[in-house]
Amino acid sequence: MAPMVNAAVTGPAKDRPRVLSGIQPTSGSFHLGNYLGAVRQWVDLQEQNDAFYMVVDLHAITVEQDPATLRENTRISVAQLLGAGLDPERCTLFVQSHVPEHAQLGWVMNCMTGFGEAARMTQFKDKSSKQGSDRTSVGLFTYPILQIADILLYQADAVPVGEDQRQHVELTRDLAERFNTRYAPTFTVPKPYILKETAKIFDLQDPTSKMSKSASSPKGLVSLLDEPKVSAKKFKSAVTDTDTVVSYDEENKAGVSNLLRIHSALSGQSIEQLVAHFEGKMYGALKTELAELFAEWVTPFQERTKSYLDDPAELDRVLGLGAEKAREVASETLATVYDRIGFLAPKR
Ligand code: ATP
Ligand code: LTN
Repeated sequence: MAPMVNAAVTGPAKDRPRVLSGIQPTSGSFHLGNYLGAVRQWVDLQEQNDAFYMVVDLHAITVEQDPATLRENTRISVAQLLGAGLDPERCTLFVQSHVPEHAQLGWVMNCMTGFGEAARMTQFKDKSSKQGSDRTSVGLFTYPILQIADILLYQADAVPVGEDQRQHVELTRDLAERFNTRYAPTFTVPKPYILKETAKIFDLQDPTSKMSKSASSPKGLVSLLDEPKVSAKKFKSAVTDTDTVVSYDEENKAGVSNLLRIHSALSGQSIEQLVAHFEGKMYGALKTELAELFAEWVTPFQERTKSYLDDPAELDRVLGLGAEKAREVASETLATVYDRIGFLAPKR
């Protein structure tokens, strides 16, 4: 019989498609790119899918971290995910280090990935070239391989992320197929879930670079937990061009096009509608309207986030339950993997 490469044979039967994603607790606040590129899709997808979402603290230590800050940022990240609309009744929300199977499957995947294959990952090349080789950890190099384990443990069908993560999901597909072919059908081969319109939100000061937590300057970074006044200032001083006409042209008007895309994502109006709406008006009108639109969304988001942060016992309860649900699936996948590889089962 031909091998069923795309069929998963581990874990309880899935009654709905499964989605999985993760976000790093590497900052005291998510930014607008994280929200529009990823988290907003997480919220939508929890309705129709069996959704697993996690704060990836194991990934966060691939760069130097202060322990107290990491702990604090992990809580803030969870609170923001809840504030953005994740509902623990509808999805499984957990912290990666609470599920030891991630590190365990990560090792197996390390042993199945070619060195050259890992060396082709562009995110590693970007980050390591910024840091210099002495400050770059081996963990940063193998970071995508831990991500592969994150995804495969849950037999995820789809992975909602921004464009910068596409290459990692493609590598995950290769590794799932490799394992399935070498041993037996074991893993679902996942697809990236990337919405074109918001796949890459750009820095407001440098509209050719992606908005990033680790940007060299915070001036072009819209942090969700900043005072809306602070973000309004950033929108108003966004880099545009010397022209004045509001039109969409990614190549020649990268700054204005980025603002239009953000507006469209927040307001639900199409780019064409917005270009018509701003006809005869200057860039200032677009920037002012965008600042107002953002404040309208972010103010209740901040209130909800704060209410979760003010109730640490509830946060712990949600995470305890999440880890338990996640481990049920993860432990079953790992047990099958260990068996397929040929590890001797321990006698209990
Ligand atoms: P860093 O840039 O420091 O690596 P980050 O800001 O990319 O961090 P992550 O935790 O790595 O944050 O990313 C969380 C999610 O947000 C990922 O799915 C990623 O693709 C998405 N994302 C991050 N930045 C953007 C952006 N500028 N536009 C769209 N999506 C983004
Ligand atoms: N590498 C991702 C974070 C991440 C992730 C995952 C995303 C870790 N594990 C699993 C999707 C699925 C990033 O956003 N930088």
